[in-house]
Amino acid sequence: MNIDNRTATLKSLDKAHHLHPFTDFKKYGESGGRIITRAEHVYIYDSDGQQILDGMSGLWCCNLGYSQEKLVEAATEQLYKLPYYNNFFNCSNEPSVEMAKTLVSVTPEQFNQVFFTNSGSEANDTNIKLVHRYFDILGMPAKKHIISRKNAYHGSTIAASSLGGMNYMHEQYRGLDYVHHIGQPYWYEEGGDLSPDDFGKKVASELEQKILEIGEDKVAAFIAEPIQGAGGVIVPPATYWPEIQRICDAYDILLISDEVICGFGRTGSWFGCETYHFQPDLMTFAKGVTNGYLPLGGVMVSDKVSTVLKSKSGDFAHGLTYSGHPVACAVGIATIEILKQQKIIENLNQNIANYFQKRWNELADHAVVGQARVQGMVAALDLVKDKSTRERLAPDAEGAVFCRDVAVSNGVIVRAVDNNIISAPPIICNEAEIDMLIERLLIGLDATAKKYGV
Ligand code: PXG
Repeated sequence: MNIDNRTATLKSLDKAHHLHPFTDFKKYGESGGRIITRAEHVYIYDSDGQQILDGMSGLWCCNLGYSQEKLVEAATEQLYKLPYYNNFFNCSNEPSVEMAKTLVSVTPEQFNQVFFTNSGSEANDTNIKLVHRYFDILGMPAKKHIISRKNAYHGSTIAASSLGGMNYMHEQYRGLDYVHHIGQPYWYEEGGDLSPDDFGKKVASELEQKILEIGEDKVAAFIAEPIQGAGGVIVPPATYWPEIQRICDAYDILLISDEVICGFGRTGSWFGCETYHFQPDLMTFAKGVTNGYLPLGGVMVSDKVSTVLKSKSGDFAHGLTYSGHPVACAVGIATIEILKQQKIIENLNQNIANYFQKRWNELADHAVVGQARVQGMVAALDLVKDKSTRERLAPDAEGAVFCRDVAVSNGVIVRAVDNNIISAPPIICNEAEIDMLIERLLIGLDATAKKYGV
């Protein structure tokens, strides 16, 4: 079968049999999609042979790109040695123990324990059970409520999407009634005439108001991403996190940092909580922990929480068949080894992140860009028709979708989220690749300006 026929067959089978995540089934069943056939370094290739620079690191996970031989070797060796065994019933295995130790060595000092899952969603479900058990053991069983934020993304299981703050997700299922949402620190969209610093304090104070409204004795935890990723790369004002930390401490509320996107270098430090100088009690990770090569996630548990959890006998009634899967853990160890040995994160800010920030910030001069936001290797552009009034290009965020489509057809993957164009390129990009990302994105921005007469 020649390549054209093979592609046509795959596309038609895909439409016929495959229900895709976060996809309009009806539309996809009619139009179909693009078949990605291979990847190399920071490029993906589709079945038409188009090379595309991956400005999203897969789905925010292939931070080291697609050609990490050491990860393939680690998985292969482990598949021969012990492809699977579980961590239930008093058993353990070498890669999960080594991975636990490795994670402890790179996470903030309060973290000395890990609970493994396969994904970020499962890890956030785990967080809820950990938090509930923690306060039960402490004799505060009423502390069950969890506060999150509008427009947050914490995964798509029922519990994780309840924690999330995306309205359109909530419309399709019945969420947990003990989860509440406060505002997000999105200054450009919602800050009005306030300075970023005043706005940061104002939205953080919503946490205090919500705690007082629900009752201090009923609120167990606050969960947030250091930078909201899927919500449009919402970079908080400098005043935001210190105020959140103060409130959590004042009311005995556990602070959960969801580092599924921000972890492992994305924001310029190992973890987003280090970039913003706050001390979480629990920390969710996934994605970049294995460079996206195999599914692995989990929760880092602080000494404060684990001491309580270990103080009482009786099973923690929670676990997954693949919690601490030996092959995923072997790949996780190898991923962290590459990050450590090559000092990729330690050097990021002086090197490629510095260049990426400089090039990205230049885009602020473009006629359709209202605000350019960038931190480490994650960035957004807020698109507007009028910079002075922040008026958007068109209803329903159609302008960003148009811009993304032009950029993608010109060879760079970026994402459209509401009125934003976002990017999170591999942290191992070189300057020429960042230049290519910017050039290709500029084609999209120019076409957008032309289409909307800006
Ligand atoms: N927390 C955060 C902060 C995430 O970004 C999850 C939890 C859930 O992880 P799993 O492994 O269960 O998917 C995520 C996942 C998007 C997009 O459109 C983002 C994610 C997943 C799917 C789509 O940007 N992030």
